[in-house]
Amino acid sequence: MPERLEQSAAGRFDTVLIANRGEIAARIQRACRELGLKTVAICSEADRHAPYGKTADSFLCIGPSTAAKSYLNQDAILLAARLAGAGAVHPGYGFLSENAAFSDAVEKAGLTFIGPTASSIATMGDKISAKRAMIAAGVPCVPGPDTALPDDPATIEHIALEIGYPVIIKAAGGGGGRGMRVVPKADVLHEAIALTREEARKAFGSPSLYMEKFLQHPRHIEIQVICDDHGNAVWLGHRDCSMQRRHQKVVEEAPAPGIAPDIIQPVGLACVQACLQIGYRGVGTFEFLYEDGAFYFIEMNTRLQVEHPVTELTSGVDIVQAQIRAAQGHGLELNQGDVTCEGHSFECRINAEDPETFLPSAGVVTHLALPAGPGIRVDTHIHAGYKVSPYYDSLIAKLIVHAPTRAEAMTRMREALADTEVEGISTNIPFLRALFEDDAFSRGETDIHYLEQWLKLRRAA
Ligand code: MV4
Repeated sequence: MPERLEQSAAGRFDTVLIANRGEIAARIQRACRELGLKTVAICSEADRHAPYGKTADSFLCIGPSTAAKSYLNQDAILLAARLAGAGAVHPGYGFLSENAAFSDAVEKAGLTFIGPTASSIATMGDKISAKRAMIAAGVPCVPGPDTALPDDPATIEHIALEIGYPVIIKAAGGGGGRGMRVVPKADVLHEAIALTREEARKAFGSPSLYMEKFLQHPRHIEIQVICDDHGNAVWLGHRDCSMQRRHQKVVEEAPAPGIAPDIIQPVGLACVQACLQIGYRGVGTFEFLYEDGAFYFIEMNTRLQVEHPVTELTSGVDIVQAQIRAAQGHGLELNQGDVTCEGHSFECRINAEDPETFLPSAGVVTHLALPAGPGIRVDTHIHAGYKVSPYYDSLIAKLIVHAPTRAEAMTRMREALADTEVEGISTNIPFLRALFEDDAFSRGETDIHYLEQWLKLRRAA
């Protein structure tokens, strides 16, 4: 028993429960092993045959296939952690990764949550308090108040006029594209607010809204940070994630093309300043819209992100290892001066979905060929014979390349995609191959609307 208490002490652990599934469960398990940590894998009934279950030190089935009864079941996860003797919980992305109550429950159970404190998660989860924290730290934000919209119609109209139309109404509890509405002009303002408020009340349990200038053709640029518990924080460069469809990213790259170091530098330093001011711990991402040469903060993600590999390849930092080490209470092993950005990296998300309709495609992978060679990385949990379940996100693999220049990285990705074969289920590979032949994308001249416009044109043709 005294040994258990010793192990459970926050910041000191030798066994990590990975509270996730799929490629990221495999990725986190590898990082733990490399750090000499033991791992506990969990699964739902649908994931009993997951390959990372076989390579973990313990493997527990925690519930039925429905995520609500397994990967989102906090009590089941904490029970599994206790049974397997885990001293820490890694939430991965999605599921409970940005749930402040879960971070709190893990810590209250005497375990370490591999992520920020419940208070940091809650501050960033409320998009208004996040914006206020950013303004206080000197991070550039989208024009608009850092307070909730009042009820008085005249005051609301005044705020919109001051910002200038078009404006966008967003739910404080939203994020990632949920709970927002564009208002082109004054005559539909109140109607838009009423509709968004009702949606927000239902979806997020809070009617709180805020208003911003609506930027019409921005790019989505994000900045990766890593912080320790000793007052050190660094930014690891930037990514462009503009290639998205319905708020699902499809291709990401690092660095963002065409952004001069001297214009992004002050933004990166402001992000670091914000981390220090809020006492942030672990990894995080600052999301910006970039339009006409200026950056505007929109949201902070308090988790490890799907697209972290492109930053790993350009910075040379193992972000998952660094995140775990920070949670162990170690000081960062690098200073800002040690951080470099070398070459260019792309990531393609390979989804089990119909390439035309985008509907999820479940079933058995009957044949699988993955690319390999210099500058090629594949993060996946699938193999020939693997059964893709209809219950979860359709991401089955991430294809990541790295090369000295953007043009060479594009060529490398084209070749890697040509060498990738998945049979038995439908995937978006044909669509990714076509995208990497596109001229505007090749020139790095795309914004957040580009992919959906490209798809519309392709369907019409
Ligand atoms: C915006 C915007 C334009 N102006 N905010 C969508 C996801 C969420 N993170 C914020 N989003 C947006 N906020 C202002 N003031 C346009 C979007 C947006 C978007 C942003 C990033 C990536 C893809 C997007 C697709 C549609 C709209």
